[in-house]
Amino acid sequence: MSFRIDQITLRHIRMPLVHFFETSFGRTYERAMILVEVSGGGISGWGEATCGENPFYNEEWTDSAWLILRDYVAPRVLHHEFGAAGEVGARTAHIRGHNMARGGLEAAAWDLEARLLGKPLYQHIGGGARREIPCGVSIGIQDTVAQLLQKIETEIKAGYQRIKMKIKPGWDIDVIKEVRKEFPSIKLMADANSAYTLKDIDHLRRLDEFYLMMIEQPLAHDEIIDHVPLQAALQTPICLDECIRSSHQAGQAIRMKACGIINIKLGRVGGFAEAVKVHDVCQANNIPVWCGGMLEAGIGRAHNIAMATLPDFVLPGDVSASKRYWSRDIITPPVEVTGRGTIVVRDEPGFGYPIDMDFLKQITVREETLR
Ligand code: OSB
Ligand code: MG
Repeated sequence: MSFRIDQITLRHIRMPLVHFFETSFGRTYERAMILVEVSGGGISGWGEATCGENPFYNEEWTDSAWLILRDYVAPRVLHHEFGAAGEVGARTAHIRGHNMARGGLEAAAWDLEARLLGKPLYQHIGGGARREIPCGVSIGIQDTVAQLLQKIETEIKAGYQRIKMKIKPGWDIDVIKEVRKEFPSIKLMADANSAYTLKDIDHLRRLDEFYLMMIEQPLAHDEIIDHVPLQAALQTPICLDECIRSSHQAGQAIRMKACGIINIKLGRVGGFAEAVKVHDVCQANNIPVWCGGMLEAGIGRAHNIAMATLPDFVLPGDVSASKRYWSRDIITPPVEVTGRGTIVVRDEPGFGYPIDMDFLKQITVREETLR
């Protein structure tokens, strides 16, 4: 459906996490994110730029997303006649990198178009393969092994279908050994967030002993090629995260056998149109995918749920209940998880959850409307 965006409002919000989140690249206590509201035909669509507060996961961070959106993305899309939301990403594809900022607006445009059509977003992107999304949790590096074991027990009792634990040199083999001793039969995986190099190949081979579902992004954030010899040396499948930023790269990684699984993050690939393409390349090559997370607030979380209804999202993802992150989310109701470890997909138009505008106002630290 053709539409024009005649107004864009950027909001910078701050939300403290219920519990700090630590990866190999650092610890986060409070999230700061940019929400993108695009308006056209008297209706608004919403998106979230999913970058971190610092350029440590990839090159983007909250303030870079604000500037990219305000100075480069908005001028390219305001008042442009779009034949469909699928054209929005191409309009900003001349920007090098910054997929999460670009993707925040692209996702908002899909939400707008879905609402203009009166359709749920998941249907509009071609999803709907399942009514319930299988959920796992991502558990950060803790101060002690005992704390980690406690957290795993809590999440398994809540019904989550798989546990992902973050690892780094010094918090890997010995810790996983303890986890396996306590929980021999859970679905378990490890995410290194680029903390190793090929020199660690013998060390990483020791992980095979723990029959992990997969090891996520062991090598550098921008590295595909070195994962090839590593994958050949491991029985455990490698899942690529950081280094897959396009369907082209997904195809390359699959062709060279750098991985057996890919995690798709909507923002990392620049929005829904490219996410669907990554999905399609994986599906055509029998590579299962799952939905990654970036500690999203409700809007980004709801977009992830829509994406995870595409057919090849067969593995439990990192999209879990709002209450694991926030004492209060920006959507009402918050995202909830069943005792079966699933999220039930909602059928309202757009991303499906009403926004708590009063709360949003309280946590907004900066707001700008562009026309
Ligand atoms: O690598 O998947 C990752 C959080 C921030 C940055 C990178 C990652 C993560 C997570 C958490 O693992 C996923 C979530 O619970 O949202
Ligand atoms: Mg990861």
